[in-house]
Amino acid sequence: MAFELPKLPYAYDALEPHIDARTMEIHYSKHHNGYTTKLNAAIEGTDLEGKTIENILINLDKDNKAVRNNGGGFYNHSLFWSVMSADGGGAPEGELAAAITTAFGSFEAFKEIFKKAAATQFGSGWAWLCVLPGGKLEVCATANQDNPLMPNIACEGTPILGVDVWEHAYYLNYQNRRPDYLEAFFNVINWSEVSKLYATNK
Ligand code: MN3
Repeated sequence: MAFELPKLPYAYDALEPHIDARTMEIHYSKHHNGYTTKLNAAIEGTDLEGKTIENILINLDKDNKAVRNNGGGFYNHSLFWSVMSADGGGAPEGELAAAITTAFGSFEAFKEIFKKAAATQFGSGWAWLCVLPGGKLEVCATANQDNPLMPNIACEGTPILGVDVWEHAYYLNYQNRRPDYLEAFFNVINWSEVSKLYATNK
């Protein structure tokens, strides 16, 4: 069974003014859709067909560029849409808040570390908040459509929050001002979803 583009959980304009409708429409209907189509083409007729995307990424042959780029793109964007919402922002609560304080000192300190990882990722890529077995958190960044689930990626754990820093994610509205986009991203983070992912994957 082929992978399907997941339904966007809100309207294109739901995240305005932080992320504009035109960026959302192109990002979802062109970019994410393209990764999905190309992933399906890359695995069709191979032994990867029918496996979960997590299984494919965890066991990835990194020389398989089509699966690496499009499988990463499929997974990364699916996570990205799910960790944003129109009534997002603020700060996490409960055990995720406690884990963030343990790992980074405070929520404000985490925010600065996360924004720095995303701002300093050279070229295209993603910044991540990942959970390791036992519940420990870490922040890291990866290039292109790489993902912490992939083997030997210098970024460990299961991603529970990710931000896309490809120019296609922000250029229409923010041009070269990636830090402004990252500040705005914090206004739409769906912390209740991130908390759920933390509880499921810790
Ligand atoms: Mn993207």
